[in-house]
Amino acid sequence: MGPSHSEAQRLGASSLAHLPADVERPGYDRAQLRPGIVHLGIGAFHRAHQAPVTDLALGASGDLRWGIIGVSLRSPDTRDALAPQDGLYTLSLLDTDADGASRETLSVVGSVLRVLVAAEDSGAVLAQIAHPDTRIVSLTVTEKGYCQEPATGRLRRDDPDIAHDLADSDAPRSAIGMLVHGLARRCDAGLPPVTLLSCDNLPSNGDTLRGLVLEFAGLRDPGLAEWIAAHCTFPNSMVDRIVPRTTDADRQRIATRLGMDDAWPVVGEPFLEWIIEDRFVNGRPAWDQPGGARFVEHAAPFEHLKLRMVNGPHSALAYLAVSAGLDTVSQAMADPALHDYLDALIREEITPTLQSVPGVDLVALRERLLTRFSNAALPHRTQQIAMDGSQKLPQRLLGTVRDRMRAGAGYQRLALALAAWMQYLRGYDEQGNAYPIQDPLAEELQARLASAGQGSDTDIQRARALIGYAPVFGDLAGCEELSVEVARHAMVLRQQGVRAAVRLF
Ligand code: CS2
Repeated sequence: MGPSHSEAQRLGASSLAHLPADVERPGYDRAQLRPGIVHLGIGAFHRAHQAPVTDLALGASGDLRWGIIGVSLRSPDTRDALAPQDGLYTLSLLDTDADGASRETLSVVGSVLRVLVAAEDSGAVLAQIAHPDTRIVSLTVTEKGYCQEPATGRLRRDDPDIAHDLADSDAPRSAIGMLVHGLARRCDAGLPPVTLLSCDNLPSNGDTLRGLVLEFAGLRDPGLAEWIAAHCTFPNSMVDRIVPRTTDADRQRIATRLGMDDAWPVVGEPFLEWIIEDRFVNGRPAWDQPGGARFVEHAAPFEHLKLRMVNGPHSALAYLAVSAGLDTVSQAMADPALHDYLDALIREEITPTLQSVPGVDLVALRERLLTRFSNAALPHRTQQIAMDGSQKLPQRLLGTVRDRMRAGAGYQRLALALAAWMQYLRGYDEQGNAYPIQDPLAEELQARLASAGQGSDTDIQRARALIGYAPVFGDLAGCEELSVEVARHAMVLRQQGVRAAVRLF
């Protein structure tokens, strides 16, 4: 926040009435709001997706039992910013109009009551999970937050946080440990079960969460695992909204529009989808409002489609763009060669692997996606998407590669995306600018690549070293055909650069 705002009013319960008329605000009496949801991982995505949909539900239904207690696993920043604001923050939705001018719609979200910081007081988090009013525990902890082996979905018992939490039940550090120890308290106290709702971009995220929770619980106490398996539900859900990290420029622009400071706004695209299996064991908010969620019997087909059609191309574009020195997704989409590559990747290699989902038009989905990625009003950093590739690529790209291979069909654009990931893992772009690699498996991956050497004839060795890594590649590990195809593209990337590589098709 700049000094010009230091005297300004701050967003909070008592300043809500002073907001400009075009800023939407909670349509219910917040003083009556009671906590019903504990949410682990109260980052920007949750605050731009599930929390505003909860806000809609509260306003439309008048059922005020569904306030959110947010949990930050590590950093106190969100709590420190939101506590003086009574949990209130602004959601800014950004897109461009027909003339290419930016449009911004602001609303103040009121569904978050309080934020707890697990690293400071995990006891408070456990107590909240075990509170009689808690009916849902939801999560957005990102792929790596599940501490699973990406290729198999098995719990990584060697993960230091998991190992710690298996030994110590009073101060868990991992999301899985926190859930299980919180559920143990509920079980011991004879309280009703809760619904555990994963909202992360994982395939069958509810089933995945269930598997991990039961595995962890079984290692602690088989009786607890039985109680959880018999009583708690884990609906699968598909979540979709592009939510870049908030910047200081966002904070300043939003403060100007609000006429007051908001230390912790979020920005996103207007588009939102949330598809959830309606299996709630202890009630749920009326999330199915216009512009909100949709309840279905099986969410897996929607998740599958979304991971392959939205996140797959996102990652492919991000790795190419980082190497090309392009900072944002919309900048990359403005490059005709990259745009055409992405379009063809979806059309020729991804779409043919997808089964039709009732009510979903794949052509319209692709066109909408290209428009969403081209949204220049919403700078989305390619580096943000590039992080944690080891956790993302199995469900985003490798399943599609497998299906193409099985069908005897080409997968050269997918192979280029993998080659771009391999190139990204060098840690510097085509102009030689270095960047940090954020990935929980970065050390292992880089050690493998380093052992293959750096010389001009080592593309195939590097590809073999990368693709030989079973925790990511699973049954594709060591596949010589894939290594050769990836090496072929890696050579073009290295020798001629990204733009030449995407023009090859
Ligand atoms: C992105 C996603 O950061 C990433 O890896 O691909 O966060 C993406 O923006 C969302 O899943 C869109 O719903």
